[in-house]
Amino acid sequence: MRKDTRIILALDETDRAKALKVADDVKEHIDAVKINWPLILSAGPEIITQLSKMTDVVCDLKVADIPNTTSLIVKGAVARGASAVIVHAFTGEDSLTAAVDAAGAAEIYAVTEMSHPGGTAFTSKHAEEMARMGVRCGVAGFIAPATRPERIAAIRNVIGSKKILSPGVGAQGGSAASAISAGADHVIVGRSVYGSPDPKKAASEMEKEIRSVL
Ligand code: NUP
Repeated sequence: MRKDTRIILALDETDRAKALKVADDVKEHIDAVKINWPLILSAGPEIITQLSKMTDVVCDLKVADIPNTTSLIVKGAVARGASAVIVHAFTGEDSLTAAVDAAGAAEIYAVTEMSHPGGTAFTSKHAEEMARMGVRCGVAGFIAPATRPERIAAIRNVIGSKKILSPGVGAQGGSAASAISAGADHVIVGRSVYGSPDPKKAASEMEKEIRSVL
C-alpha cells in the first residue's frame, strides 16, 4: 500500500454503482480503499477484483475464527485481489499465524481494540498484549482507534515500526490530524467522505489537514 495521502477510504456505500463512482472520484486523494461486509454482501465478492484494478483493496472481514477457517477466508480474499485483510487479534497466536501464512505477499492487519465506545469494555484492556503477539506472528500492522488517540500512542509504543491504520475519524468523532500525530500511518475514513455531498472535496480537505501535521 502506498503511503502518500495517508487516507484509506472505508467504502461502506451499499449501492455498487455509487461505490465505484465515489472510489473513482476520490482516488487521487487516497492510498487504498477498505471494503467491509456491507458492500461485499450487496455487490458480491467480485467487487474486490473490480476495485483492485483502481487501487489497493483492504478487505475488512474482521476474521475471528479457528486457524483453518481463517486461512481459507484470507486465501479467498487475496485470490480475488485484496492487498490486505483485517482480522481480529483476540483469536490468539495460532489463528493470527494462519492468517499471516495464508496471506503470502499480502498484508494482515490485526484489530486489538475497536473505535466505538464498546471497544473499551473488554479488548482495550488487553490491546498491548495482543499487539505484542501480533508482532511475533508477523502481521504488517494494527487497527487502532482515532476516537482515542492516546491508545494509538500506547500501541505505537509496543509495535516499533509496524503500521497503524486508524478508523473513527469524522462520523465517530475522531480527528485525522490527531490520529496521525499520535502515531498512525493512515486514517480510515468512511461516512464523512462517501456520505458527503462532495466526496472529492471532503477527501481533499482531509488530505490538507493531514499534511499540516506531517
Ligand atoms: O475499530 C474499528 N472501527 C471501525 O470503525 C475497526 C474498523 N475496521 N472500523 C471500520 O472502519 C468500520 O467497520 C467502518 O468500515 C470504518 C469506519 O467508517 P466511518 O465511521 O468513518 O464511516
